[in-house]
Amino acid sequence: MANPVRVTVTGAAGQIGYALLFRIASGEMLGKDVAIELQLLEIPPAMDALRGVVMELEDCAFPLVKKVVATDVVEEAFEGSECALLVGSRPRGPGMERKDLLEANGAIFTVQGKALSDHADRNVKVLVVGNPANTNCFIAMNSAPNLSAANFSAMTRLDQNRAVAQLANKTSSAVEDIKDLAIWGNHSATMFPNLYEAKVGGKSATDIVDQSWYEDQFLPAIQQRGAAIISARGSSSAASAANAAIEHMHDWVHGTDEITSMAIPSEGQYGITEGLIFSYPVRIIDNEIRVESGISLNEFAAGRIKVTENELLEERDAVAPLLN
Ligand code: NAX
Repeated sequence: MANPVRVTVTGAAGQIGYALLFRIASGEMLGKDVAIELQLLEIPPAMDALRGVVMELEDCAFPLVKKVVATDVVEEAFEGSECALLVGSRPRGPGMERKDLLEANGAIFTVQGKALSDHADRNVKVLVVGNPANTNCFIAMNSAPNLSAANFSAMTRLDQNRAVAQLANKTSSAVEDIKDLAIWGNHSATMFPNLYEAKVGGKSATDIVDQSWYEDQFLPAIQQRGAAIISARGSSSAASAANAAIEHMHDWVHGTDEITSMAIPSEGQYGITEGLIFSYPVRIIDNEIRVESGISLNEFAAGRIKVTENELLEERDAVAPLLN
């Protein structure tokens, strides 16, 4: 067996962390034959809870887990890291002003970006899950001068999975019959799931469902799914978010020639402002994330994509002072 892969998870004592760590440890993310070392980061008030999670990991006696480090020291958590899942963040709470939210996350992701830059493996794959995910990723990337933009991504796979499930349901098909359904833009209520490219059993999705269902039911359902889960469950989605994070990393590491959604630093594809962390349809070929080219966007799609780009531009401008 090769050297263990160092995997960092931040916010490891949180609810997504609890749904994520045991699946990573059992080999579902990197492979059933890949040994790992887990480097778990928390903030001091959560260290007791994290110790409990580490005890449970130990009690699973996972053969692939060679070492577990639980720490509140950022540099230690990112030392030699090859896969970094940035889950811990400061989500918006009731009554919290936008400025406070951005400042709180600026403080977290500038520090983590710098620590990644100074301590992680040069080929580290960074996945930001903590919200606002795209802009937190933007902050980390811009705080990491020793890493390349290609090291960074944010998660829209959960949104894609939600869209696939809803379309399969509507068309009475199996989820595996839904292809090429990707999310464009921000992981927020402005995201755009593009049904015009999607296929259901090889047929164009928009030949099967009508435009009014798309606009009036499907789009709001996907965009508001996170809120619907909070109101039903009393807390935000955790197992499905962890599942999406595993799939995102799995595909990045192992490659996929199927279209999937990843928010990555834009190089200007489809006219999107360069440097924004923007979700595109991608394939991962030869260890490289490639944005699907040649997609024609009709007026409706282009309009929705502009809205989500504009939101990301506003977020970028709002965090700019934190990056100086
Ligand atoms: P929890 O509040 O259960 O856990 C977050 C954990 O992060 C806590 O244990 C906290 O102590 C820790 N933390 C906070 N600041 C930290 C820091 N500076 N360093 C290390 N750890 C830190 O939230 P959970 O439900 O696990 O959600 C985590 C994040 O994922 C939230 O920001 C949430 O909004 C976001 N989500 C993102 C999704 C996506 O699709 N991109 C979907 C699910 C989820 O809503």
